[in-house]
Amino acid sequence: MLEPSDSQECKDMFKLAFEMSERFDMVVLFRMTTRVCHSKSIVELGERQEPKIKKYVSDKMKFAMLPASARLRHIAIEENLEKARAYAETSPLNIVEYNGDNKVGIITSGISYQHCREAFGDTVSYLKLGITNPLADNLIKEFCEKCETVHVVEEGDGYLEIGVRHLKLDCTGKELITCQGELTAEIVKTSLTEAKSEPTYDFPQLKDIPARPPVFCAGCPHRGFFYSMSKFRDKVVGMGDIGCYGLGWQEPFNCEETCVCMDAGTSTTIGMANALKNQDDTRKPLGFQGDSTFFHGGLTGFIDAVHYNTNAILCILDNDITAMTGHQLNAANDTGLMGEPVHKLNVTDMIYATGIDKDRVAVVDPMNQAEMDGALKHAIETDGLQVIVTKYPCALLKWDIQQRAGRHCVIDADKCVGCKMCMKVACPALAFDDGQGAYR
Ligand SMILES: Cc1ncc(C[n+]2csc(CCOP(=O)(O)OP(=O)(O)O)c2C)c(N)n1
Ligand code: SF4
Ligand code: SF4
Repeated sequence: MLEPSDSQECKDMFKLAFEMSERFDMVVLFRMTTRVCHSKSIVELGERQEPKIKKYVSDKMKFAMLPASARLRHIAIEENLEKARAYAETSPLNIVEYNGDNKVGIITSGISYQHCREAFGDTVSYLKLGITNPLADNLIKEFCEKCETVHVVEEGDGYLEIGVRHLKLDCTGKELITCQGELTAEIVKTSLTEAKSEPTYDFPQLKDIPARPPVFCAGCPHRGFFYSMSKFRDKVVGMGDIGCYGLGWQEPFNCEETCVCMDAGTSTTIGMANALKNQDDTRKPLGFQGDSTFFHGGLTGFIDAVHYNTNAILCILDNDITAMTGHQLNAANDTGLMGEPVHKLNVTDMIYATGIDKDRVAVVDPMNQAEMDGALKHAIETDGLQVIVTKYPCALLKWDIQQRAGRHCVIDADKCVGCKMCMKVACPALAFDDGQGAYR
């Protein structure tokens, strides 16, 4: 497992990850946590090297994991891990920096290293682990022997700390550094320098500036869906999934009661349908997920729902793209990742391919409230599985923005009566002034 701590390391270590995978014949986990992923900095590029294409050679004992082969393969995996451990002892990815008189030493990795550096600069020693599995035991021992006090600083649970303690070495860990939230330089500094009965657990940004939760973009098609759904809130239980539509969770829509992980939306909807039935609860579970999520794994649960005619509503919010993570193309697009033309799958065709009665499927424009309300009302009032596909592109799609140029709406200030109806849709393009009414 490799852990980069900045953009340059992300780039450099990724190449090394492939090299290590080849060298030690193993899967390499590339662990990136939030702040590393969300940061940007200038990186030095190297010469691009085209790897030689290797011929596929059949090796059933390695690639077909049945009991007879898997048992033997496990032996090989452990041997390879030991080779990787020996490499970790001298790898340039594990960096030791001795500073001052070695009174304090910090063992850390990834973004936590940056927080420690910001908090303590060159006043303490560091063992920055770029390889966090297998651990370089000897390197860790040597570092601990040289430093008077050793702190392990890491986000989340005490994973490195367990590794250090396993070697019967003295260190501090989660008794000082919180396992909650993300660390900051301030939290690290306070936790290691101020005696407290409990680790510092703080969200400093919330203290100093007003919270600004994300909202649907102006013109987002999901807004139409959720505005409509919010009118039926007491008749459904909203079962969410991961995508921009997760914002339907918050006010003013308040439409999502569960969100487990990508693709769990359909299967949790099936579970909720069974639970509600057992409790004689007449509400209908309403699951929603996007086109990308539907193709990624939602389809599997969907097939089950059709198979059992689950008493639920499944909505596929098809906005033509994988919006939340940055407009990656998916199976519903006609272009591949390298810009090549590819076969485009159609959400509705896939649904019909399950053999579901067509009158159980509605395809609607979520921006058309009458249509959207009508589809939801019908789905709620009709027993058994009902499917709604909303079709409207994400408002940020470049090709769609061009088509819609000049078609945006404006408020006619002379006609505004200040009823605030337009404020109910949480659109960031609209503002309201008590003297002036709605504007923009
Ligand atoms: C297993 C897994 N892979 C990837 C992700 C990252 N991820 C979060 S949302 C999302 C895609 C959402 O796309 P879609 O369902 O089409 O919804 P949209 O954002 O377009 O509304 C992805 C890939 C994840 N959360 N889980
Ligand atoms: S990126 Fe697209 S789908 Fe996501 S909130 Fe904005 S308009 Fe909606
Ligand atoms: S407050 Fe909004 S909805 Fe009401 S009249 Fe003015 S612009 Fe229209």
